[in-house]
Amino acid sequence: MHIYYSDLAAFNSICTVSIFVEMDFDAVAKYSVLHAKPSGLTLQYGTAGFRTKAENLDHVMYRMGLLAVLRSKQTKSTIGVMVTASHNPEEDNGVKLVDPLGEMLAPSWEEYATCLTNAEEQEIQTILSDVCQKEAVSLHQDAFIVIGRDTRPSSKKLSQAVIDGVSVLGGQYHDYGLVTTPQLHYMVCCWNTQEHYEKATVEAYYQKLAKAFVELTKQAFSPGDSHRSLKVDCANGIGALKLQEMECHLPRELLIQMYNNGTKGKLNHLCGADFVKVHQKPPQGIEVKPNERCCSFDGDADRIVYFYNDAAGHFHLLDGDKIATLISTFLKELLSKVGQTLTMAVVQTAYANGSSTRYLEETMKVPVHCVKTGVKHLHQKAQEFDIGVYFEANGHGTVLFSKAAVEKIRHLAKEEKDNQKREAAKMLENTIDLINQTVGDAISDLLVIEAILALKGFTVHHWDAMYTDLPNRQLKIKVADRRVIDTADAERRVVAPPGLQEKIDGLVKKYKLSRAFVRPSGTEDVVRVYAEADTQENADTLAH
Ligand code: G16
Repeated sequence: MHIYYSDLAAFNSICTVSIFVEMDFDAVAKYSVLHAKPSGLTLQYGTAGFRTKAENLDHVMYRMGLLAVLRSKQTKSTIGVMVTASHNPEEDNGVKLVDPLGEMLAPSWEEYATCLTNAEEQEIQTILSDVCQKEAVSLHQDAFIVIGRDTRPSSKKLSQAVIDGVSVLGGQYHDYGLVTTPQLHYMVCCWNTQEHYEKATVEAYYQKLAKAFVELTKQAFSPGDSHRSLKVDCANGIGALKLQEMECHLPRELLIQMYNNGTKGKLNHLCGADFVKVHQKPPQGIEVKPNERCCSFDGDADRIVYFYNDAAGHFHLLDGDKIATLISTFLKELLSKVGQTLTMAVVQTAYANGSSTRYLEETMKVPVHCVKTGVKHLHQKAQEFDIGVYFEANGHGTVLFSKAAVEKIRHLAKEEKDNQKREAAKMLENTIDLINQTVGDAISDLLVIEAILALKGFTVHHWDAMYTDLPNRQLKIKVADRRVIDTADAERRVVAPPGLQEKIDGLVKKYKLSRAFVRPSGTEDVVRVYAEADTQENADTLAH
């Protein structure tokens, strides 16, 4: 693994040796001017970092480079910086910081990020000093930052601005270049937990996942079996590049056909997981034959949704709720074979279809928890259980296994005398290794889903038939200032502006099996509306 120093790092070492013991504010100021903030611009570290038009982000990137160095010094760990705007249109971009175990940035540091981003140039020094003081950051401590970016045309230049910020504070860095967001999260975790995770290379990531997939599906594929084919819409994003690299490590029984690989179309435009979920129709650029299993990634490959057209040509979506149900059913069956009583729960958000929650609680007898939108909230809740399955309906999710659960399962997989129990424990062990526990990962989730379907002998139709979604509709509304809306109860109720919730309640009462809520987006300048009801027509009317 090479560690690169930019020109700025060289500049620092020539200009001053004091940078390692105190901040070189002259250098910070000099480079702040080169990464100037557009006047009057105010941004907030939202659901998944900063997101806005790429042309307004240069100063944010530079400043996040600075902040990443302080966070690295404070945690004495490697910190990640990912340049991406995930599902947003190509003109947007964004940035988020990744904490030591590959998780999202701690909330108190989100506030520093917002404050630093909105500061005028002459205030930067004070803010950096304040952060150091409040968080007891030792400037003697080394800092190491790993950086990744998606395929947006603006991403390369913006990641250079991050590097400038890192270097001006004397931080060292490794630039992974083009990676999926979950790959960068995984790399951060590898750097910080070297004895538990694999080597911090993308190649080691492929090898780990492929090995677990081959082991897990051993019993499902027999020589001479026909291929299990899957069409993948890559949203014209980084997923195409990385899935192609992954593919050479996978068994030939899984035949992956990629569409929207970025050679023709625009990123996330009329394709990708968000488009398919919101519009409830197949993406452009892919021919869907009846009953063919298809899936869509989003622009940075941290989300996945499945879909198919039935024989009558009707579109069926298998979203994050269906994925959570499939995975938790599989895990519960294995746990009962192993004879272990580990706690398991599913974490959802207000967007979860009412049918999925009912099915999980009433049929599967799995406890379900509802939290605010944003994987950071789901991740945190899922950590409370031995096994926490979390998925947003939009297809963003993963499974977390507690340290104790992993130890128990690995022990049983090795030592258990009963053959059946040992085999079930081995399957659980391979599932653990196949899952990227740091964050939702479209490639890892795809392999988990394909393995489960193959092992259960399920077609996409069998999977879909586990329960029937209530008809629903999502809308995006542009308003003058989305921040006037404030919510409570995991975003299921509006508390401001006054009177809005009463109006929603009044409308909801008019329809059967209905539910609706509104919330301001944390990634786009819109208000999101969600409605479900007994018929599609009613869900649509209620949403509108
Ligand atoms: C991000 C977050 C998700 C969230 C989504 C939409 O997804 O990681 O947790 O559900 O934004 O958030 P909002 O409704 O607040 O705009 P991604 O895939 O764009 O990173």
